[in-house]
Amino acid sequence: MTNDNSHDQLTRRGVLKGTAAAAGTAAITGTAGAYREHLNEPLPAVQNDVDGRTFTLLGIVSGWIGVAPAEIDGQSGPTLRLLEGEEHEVIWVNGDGSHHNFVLADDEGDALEATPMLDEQGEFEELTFTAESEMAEYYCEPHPVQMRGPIEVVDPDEVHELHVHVEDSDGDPIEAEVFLEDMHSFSDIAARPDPDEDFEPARARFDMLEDGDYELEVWTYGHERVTEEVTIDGGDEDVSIELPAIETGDPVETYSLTLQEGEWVGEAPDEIADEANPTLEFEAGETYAVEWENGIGQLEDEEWGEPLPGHNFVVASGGDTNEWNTYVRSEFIDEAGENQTVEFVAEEEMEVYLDQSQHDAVGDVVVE
Ligand SMILES: [Cu+2]
Repeated sequence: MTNDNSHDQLTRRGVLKGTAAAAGTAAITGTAGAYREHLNEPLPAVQNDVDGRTFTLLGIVSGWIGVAPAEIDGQSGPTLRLLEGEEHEVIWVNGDGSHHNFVLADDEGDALEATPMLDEQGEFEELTFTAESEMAEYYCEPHPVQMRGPIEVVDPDEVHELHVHVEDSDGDPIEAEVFLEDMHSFSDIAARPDPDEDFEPARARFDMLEDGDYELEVWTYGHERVTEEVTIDGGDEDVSIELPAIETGDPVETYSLTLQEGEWVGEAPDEIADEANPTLEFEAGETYAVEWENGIGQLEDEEWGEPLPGHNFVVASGGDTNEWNTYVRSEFIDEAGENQTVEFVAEEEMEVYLDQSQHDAVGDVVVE
């Protein structure tokens, strides 16, 4: 990362996709989970209530946002892949109190199924239907340009599902990013409306259209990266991955920063004092601490006019969206003057640090 422009590219593409696993805590502008901040009630998301699939979508004027299953979490106008002849369910929530409905249409845009209109924020509708080959897209009648997405209908015999369950060493499901060759999904427990209810454990799901051996890579902040080969051979596969936690040592250095609007400001040590977005230098394998103060409180989302969920400290790599990784991702803090200390082990792949709610508050990381 050598210039501000590439930072911008990286963080927009990267944060948008790569932090979707941090559901419930991200900025609405693209990051998954943020929509939950705008809802007073739990999302009525359930998965696989029907033979086919259950999709949950959030409807806002600027577009449909995928909620569940995990592979559409946070995506704008996600492709809904349906299994021909099977019963499916779409649950959609009115996210902004505007006038919306959900319409399934053929490739001429003619409605095949539609729900009633909803006007109240937080209200939801369910549509149960049998997937037919003529289904080609979905949209909202009052907002057909922005609120529109494609439908792909596949032969159920030709698609095998790979389910990846991710657990910590205690056997508890955890949020992780799950990479399968060039596909990317999340074992997103936060996509659950209520984790206490008796739903299936969280899992990432992939549609496998061809048999073969695939490299699976699973990881999340604070845990070891685990790779495993998965073979798809004419049927569905279930895989469980245990991600051991990385133990941090005593920090060899503590960096102090204050987060301001659009920038991090260095406080300590002296060589970064008063510097905007100072470069942080680490040695691979050593533990570092970053203590930072939220200098601005919560910002307001321009589109929604509502408070964003505060700010956090993220360390990330570069690369293409699907290869983009988050190495550190702290909890969000909302209040001006609030402090947070984040400890982590430096890794060679770390390239930038940033605030997930401000795509311009980005600095370089140099790891030796
Ligand atoms: Cu609409």
